[in-house]
Amino acid sequence: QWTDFERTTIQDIFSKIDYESVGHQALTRCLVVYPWTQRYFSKFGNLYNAAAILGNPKVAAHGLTVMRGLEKAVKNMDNIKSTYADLSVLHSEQLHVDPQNFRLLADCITIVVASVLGANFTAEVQAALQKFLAVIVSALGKQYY
Ligand code: ZNH
Repeated sequence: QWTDFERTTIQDIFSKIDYESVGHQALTRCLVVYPWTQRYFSKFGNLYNAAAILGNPKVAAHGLTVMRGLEKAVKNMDNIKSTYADLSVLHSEQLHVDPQNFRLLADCITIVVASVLGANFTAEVQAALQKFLAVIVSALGKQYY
């Protein structure tokens, strides 16, 4: 299902970006721009405003966790659904995250990656990343009925 270009591009992106920074920025954006996503992170403490979210070390740590989750998919590009089976069950049955939110975070990740890659974020690269993240979103939503 992946072309050589898509495969190489995804591996290349994830080898270049700083997980900590991209994860932190993307999750921060998601929590600021789509404030209803904050409800899942009540145990993270103060998410009172954008500055509080940005300065919250638990948000930073969780951004990194999400990026490490994505790295698993990069390493298993041909079996993303099975790789994410447990993660999908966790998000649906325990965390009760509305799966619509996966798309929102994926879009925030795209925006941050675009800003990091700059001129290297061509239309073809955008399309490859978009496709990869769409597969992630679908795999995470797989265990929802
Ligand atoms: Zn999530 C968790 C991934 C999205 C919410 N996550 C998690 C983890 C991971 C992830 C890896 C860890 C797990 C364990 O521990 O085992 N996510 C992910 C991804 C994505 C996501 C990859 C996409 C892209 N999430 C999401 C969203 C939300 C969430 C959108 C909401 C809104 N998660 C969550 C929570 C949790 C998680 C709440 C838990 C946290 C803690 O507890 O700390």
